Amino acid sequence: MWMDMIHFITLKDVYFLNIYYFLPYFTCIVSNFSLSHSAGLSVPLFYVMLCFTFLQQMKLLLFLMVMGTVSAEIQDLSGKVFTFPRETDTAHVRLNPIKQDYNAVTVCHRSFTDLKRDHTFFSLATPFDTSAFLILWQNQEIDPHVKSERVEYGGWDYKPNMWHSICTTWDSVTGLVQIWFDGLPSIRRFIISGSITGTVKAILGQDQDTHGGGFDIHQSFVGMLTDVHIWDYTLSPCEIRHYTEEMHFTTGNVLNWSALDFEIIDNVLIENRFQICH
Ligand SMILES: [Ca+2]
Repeated sequence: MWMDMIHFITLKDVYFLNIYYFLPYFTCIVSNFSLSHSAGLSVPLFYVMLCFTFLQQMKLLLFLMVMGTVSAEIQDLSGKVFTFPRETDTAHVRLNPIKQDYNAVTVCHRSFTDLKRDHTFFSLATPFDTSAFLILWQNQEIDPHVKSERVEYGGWDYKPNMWHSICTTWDSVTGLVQIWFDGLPSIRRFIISGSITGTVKAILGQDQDTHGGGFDIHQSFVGMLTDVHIWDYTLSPCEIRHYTEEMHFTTGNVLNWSALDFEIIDNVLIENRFQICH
């Protein structure tokens, strides 16, 4: 966790700290030097040391503020779920993937619901394409969308009140999409080729009809979602099996449930996945 936090202290933050440190430092020295000079004092060194000590404290405070901000955004959600307790057109989780352009995508998640109607698991939109990568249950099928193209996969044993693992893979060169439902593969079908480009907004629990919004209550998710990972490559069948069976697997390199960068908007709760009876 500590290493993750340090990792997210970027060059920009270092630059920010130094600018905000040196500018007041020199202002403090110059103003005190002028004051001491006009007062006929010959010991400006005292003021220089005062400025230095004071601003060292300021620098430490700023550094802790940056660290505090970062640690609030990144959480290890191992053993936790997002609970979507109500049908709304507002409640969702905004994910912050670490990259923008994709030549391939794999998204895996586990869900638990009793909804019979359409519902959205994952929605990734760019300013040009609100269905850049979308996974939803629609008309009793699992429908992956890539760059507004859609493939319908039916015939699954999608029982209510059970956990189900769904992984979706897509490659921009072949244009092939495939889903894995509870470890069972669909056929591989052509959907669309060419990369996903532009600023992405990734959301759990709602379908974006605009970039970051435009939600439809009748496509909202109600229930629990967990173990969301995103990779910028297609996972092998073995890796998907390891994910599905909750064995050791390589966590998402774009978005990782055990170090998740996210924000909750409206009524979504973080709860323990396993309710233990004592
Ligand atoms: Ca919609």
